[in-house]
Amino acid sequence: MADAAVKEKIATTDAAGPERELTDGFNLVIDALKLNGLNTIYGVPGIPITDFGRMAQAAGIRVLSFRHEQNAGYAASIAGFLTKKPGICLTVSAPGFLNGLTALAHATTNCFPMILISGSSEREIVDLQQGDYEEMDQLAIAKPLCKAAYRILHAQDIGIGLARAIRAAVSGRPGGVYLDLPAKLFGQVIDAEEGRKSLVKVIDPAPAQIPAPDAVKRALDVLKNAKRPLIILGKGASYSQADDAIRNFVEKSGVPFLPMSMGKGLLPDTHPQCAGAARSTVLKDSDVVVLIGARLNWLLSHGKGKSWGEPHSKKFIQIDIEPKEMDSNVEIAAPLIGDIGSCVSALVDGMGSSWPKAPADWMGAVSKKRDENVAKMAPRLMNNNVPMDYHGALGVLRTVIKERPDAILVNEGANALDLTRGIIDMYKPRKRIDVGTWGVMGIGMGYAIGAAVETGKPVLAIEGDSAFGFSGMEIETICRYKLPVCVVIFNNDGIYRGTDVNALGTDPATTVFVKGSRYDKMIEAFDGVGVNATSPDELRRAVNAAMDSGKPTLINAVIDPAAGSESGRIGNLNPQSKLRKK
Ligand code: ADP
Ligand code: TPW
Ligand code: MG
Repeated sequence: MADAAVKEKIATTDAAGPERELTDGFNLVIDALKLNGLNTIYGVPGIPITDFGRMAQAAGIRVLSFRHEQNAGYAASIAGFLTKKPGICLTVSAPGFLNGLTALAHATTNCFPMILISGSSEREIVDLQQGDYEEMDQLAIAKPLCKAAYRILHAQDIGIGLARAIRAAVSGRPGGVYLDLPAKLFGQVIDAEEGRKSLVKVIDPAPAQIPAPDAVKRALDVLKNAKRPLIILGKGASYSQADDAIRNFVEKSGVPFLPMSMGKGLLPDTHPQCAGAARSTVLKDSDVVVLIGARLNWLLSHGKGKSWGEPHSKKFIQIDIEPKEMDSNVEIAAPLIGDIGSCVSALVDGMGSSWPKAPADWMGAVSKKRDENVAKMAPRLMNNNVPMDYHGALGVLRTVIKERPDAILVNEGANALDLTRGIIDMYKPRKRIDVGTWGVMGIGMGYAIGAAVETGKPVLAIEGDSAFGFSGMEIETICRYKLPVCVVIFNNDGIYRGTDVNALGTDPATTVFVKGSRYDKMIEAFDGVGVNATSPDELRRAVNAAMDSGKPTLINAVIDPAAGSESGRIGNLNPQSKLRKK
């Protein structure tokens, strides 16, 4: 039903006299979202939000229906990362809510702004645990897993409630927010004028946070004395959209930079200062490290140990909007608290016009190492082996991205992830999106959909066969909305490798799948294009065709089941027992 028609329907004649226009919870939520520029919803319909979804769609909001809430949630989370506005996920009560909650926790962990809006059951019945339809105390369950959680009980509070949710999601360190909307709220009717007045357009939802001048000076003093400085660019730097300031800082300082996975492309991986291919060298040998929107968590070995060249001491300068991040793992010599745009601009200003570039012998040593490593890799990427190995397949896909730097690369798996990250150069900011801080499997199709919808750009999703399985049903969603998504499944018959055997009994080993599966046939069920590619040449032709046509495509890239290694690059994290040698 169209928005206007709904309003008309609920417009009524006051017994006292003149006609009084009314509105309701359904319309107020829609109006509040639109007022704040939140024009896309990712979700799954059902009681009590089916009509809400219909009405939102009729009111001009793009409502994308998924096959599972977790994937809708991942789409919303990456929408938040890509746009700096909270991505909206909409679910039904209890089970739908729980399905979406994983993605909300993921958004919080990754510092992406997102709002999970769930319908919920009757408060009175839930609180007395009398067994309502899909009964669950959702607010209490959401709270420890997100940045903030709110419930709105009265239609008059919808405006302020959504404003709180928006601010909580995007200000300071971004994160996930839960918004609980009980079924009854949607049907509440109030005076339309009162409703209009109750709406809040959030002014400056993520205010600039300017660093203190003495903190800027301290950071520059540390940097100036460095002999072997290094800049690490994390996904916070990508998120901040301070692309020009970051480029200025890197180039003016002449310091080699190391992009974290989703920091790739902020400056091109082919930039002369990029140290991506000399990672171990720069982590080990640097003496001052500038962290820009990157935490010293497991992905950076907590800033200590062998990979950081200990026992040598190192000084860290850390830029982050979250003060508590400082000294979380090691001492931070120069904490710089503020938003990345403001902090990096302040550093550039403070460097003045005669800032000395990083020592040439250091930059030279880094470039030498990088060039050696790149040269070592090059012939492997050109192999045309059948069955394909990861390198042969990725050599092809690397060129696809080089020729289409605007395309978005989604990536998950173990070997399929680690090798893609190392091999495929990125050229522009926010074009690589992947498993993030948790190394989670299942973001694939949700991210692909979110990225295609938010950016309008073609998407290439490089997926391990296991990784794909976590969200594979959403290829129907991709076909239904005719999104320009090309999914390439690196099919090595299983998790890590397809060669494992069960030591006892007839069941297959725990890490293997049906051998020779044809994932390409799945998409044909939905009228998409399916291709089985057994050689790099076939893969190249199929991917180029998909990227050029924009037709939903799924390519089953047959990879040698013996090509991968256990857990990809992080096999060292598997627990070991002295009792049992692997
Ligand atoms: P990576 O995994 O790429 O190393 P992390 O997710 O560990 O990156 O780190 C991102 C960091 O960026 C978080 O600590 C977060 O607080 C910070 N951050 C996010 N947005 C901003 C911003 N606009 N300004 C400053 N810091 C930010
Ligand atoms: C939600 C554990 C990490 S990587 C992986 C799993 C199951 C799949 C690796 O196989 P794939 O890639 O995708 O075929 P490849 O190329 O090495 O064969 N559940 C969740 N998240 C994680 N990380 C796991 C399980 C895991
Ligand atoms: Mg696999």
